[in-house]
Amino acid sequence: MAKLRRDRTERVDEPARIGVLNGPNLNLLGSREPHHYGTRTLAEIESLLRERAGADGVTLTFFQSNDEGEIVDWVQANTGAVDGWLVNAAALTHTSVALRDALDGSGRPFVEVHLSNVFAREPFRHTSLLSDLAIGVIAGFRASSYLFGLEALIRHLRGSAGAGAE
Ligand code: CA2
Repeated sequence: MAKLRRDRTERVDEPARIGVLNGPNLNLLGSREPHHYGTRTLAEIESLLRERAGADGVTLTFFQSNDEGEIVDWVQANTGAVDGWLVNAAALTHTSVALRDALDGSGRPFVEVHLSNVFAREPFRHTSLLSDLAIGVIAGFRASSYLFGLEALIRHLRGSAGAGAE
């Protein structure tokens, strides 16, 4: 029997649908700060993710905004159309109760990713308002953080991950 998609703990038997959320300033990737964020543009990261997802029959919906309200609106509008989220909330990671509430309210599992190793940077980046809700957090592997996060989320949704799958 097909399983419900609504509960954070439910597994998805059908092809998974994942929303990829990118927060403020990530549209500038590839142009500056390569020591933190690598050299790939967001479009290149999207391409890498689509290639990986397509190989596994997973559909991606990709979104970036510099506006907190738009991001919350996008989560609300897409909750019914996704099974889970891959989230790089950028600076909103450290500040946004609104995004935390939106992701929590969606009832969908999510993986938090960061290009840089936030724990090796300024203390204000060590705090995330999302991590305790996430099924896991990946940071520091530049564009590969997204790929590792996608892999982990797909495994979780298919019920074959490690700790995240129980
Ligand atoms: O490491 C990450 O992925 C971050 O989420 C990136 C955020 C930062 O606020 C988080 O602490 C960690 C910043 C994204 C800004 O991206 C830029 C890219 C190029 C040029 C300037 C900013």
